[in-house]
Amino acid sequence: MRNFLSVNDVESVDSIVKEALELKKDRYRFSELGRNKTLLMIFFNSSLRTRLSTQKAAMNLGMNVIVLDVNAGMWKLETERGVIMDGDKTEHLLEAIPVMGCYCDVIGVRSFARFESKEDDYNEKILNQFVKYSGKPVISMEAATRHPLQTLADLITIEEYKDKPRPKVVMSWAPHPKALPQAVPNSFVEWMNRTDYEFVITHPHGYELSEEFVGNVRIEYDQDKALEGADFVYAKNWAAYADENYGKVISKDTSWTISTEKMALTNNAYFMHCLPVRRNMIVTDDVIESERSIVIPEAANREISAQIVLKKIIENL
Ligand code: AN0
Ligand code: CP
Repeated sequence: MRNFLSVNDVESVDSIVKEALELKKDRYRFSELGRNKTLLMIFFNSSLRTRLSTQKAAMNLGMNVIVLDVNAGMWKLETERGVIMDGDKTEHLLEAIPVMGCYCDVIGVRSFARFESKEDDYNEKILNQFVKYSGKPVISMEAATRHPLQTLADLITIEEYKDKPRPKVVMSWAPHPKALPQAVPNSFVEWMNRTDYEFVITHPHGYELSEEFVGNVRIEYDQDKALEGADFVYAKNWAAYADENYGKVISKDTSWTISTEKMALTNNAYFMHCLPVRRNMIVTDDVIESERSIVIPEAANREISAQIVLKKIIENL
């Protein structure tokens, strides 16, 4: 594997999930593989899980790790080419990226959608510059349009918990006070389209995701109907994608919050969320604390998804 930016960097979703489950049985088996190899993790945005799990995964493989928060202790970066840099930005991304590439063997990048330009976000303007100018393999640690390490962990988790070959998985929009990217839902949909699970998306009108990701997936605007018979409920908020409302919160309808009553419509479904989650907006205390909530094992699998990806990248160096 050269880069890990989307599902397209994976030869077979089924195989990588199986390999990940195998790795989980003995995560220290390849502790020599990453010797003298350095992972540099660049954060343009905050993180708890990605930061810790990816570093842990790299350490399991014997790698060295450097973490850099772009917003803490680093020169202010200009990202637009052609700008006369007479303001507060000291360094250009076009120098910073190749410099970063000098000090590592693999680069992880977290760079969310900025919601300033739909075109820039959906062209992955920041992430693609790392691919182009760092000279090193790049791992997306959630970029503007996708969060593949999260989705791989989600699939590992579903494989561990499912009790039938073809579970019904429902991805439901849920309310949130702030505008959140579409990266997590886009990725989830993109990977689900490569499985043979029964998959349904439910969201209010106006929250349609990009057709590029959704393809032929069933969209059900009636959340109650979508939840009927679900084996897994995957909750997530995202801001509107449509041109006229791009990056906007157009509903905070709390009748979409995943509650005990909503879960009662399902086939005793497991509750999933990538975290961080706003309680009593996305999901009630009762549901997230219930026996069917698997958000913590889901987060734990982030270590495994990052490790299988790093392993494949190191093996290809
Ligand atoms: C981010 C998002 O929704 O994309 C990160 C999730 C992993 N969430 C927030 O910013 C709250
Ligand atoms: N799920 C996830 O990526 O969490 P963080 O934003 O805390 O890394």
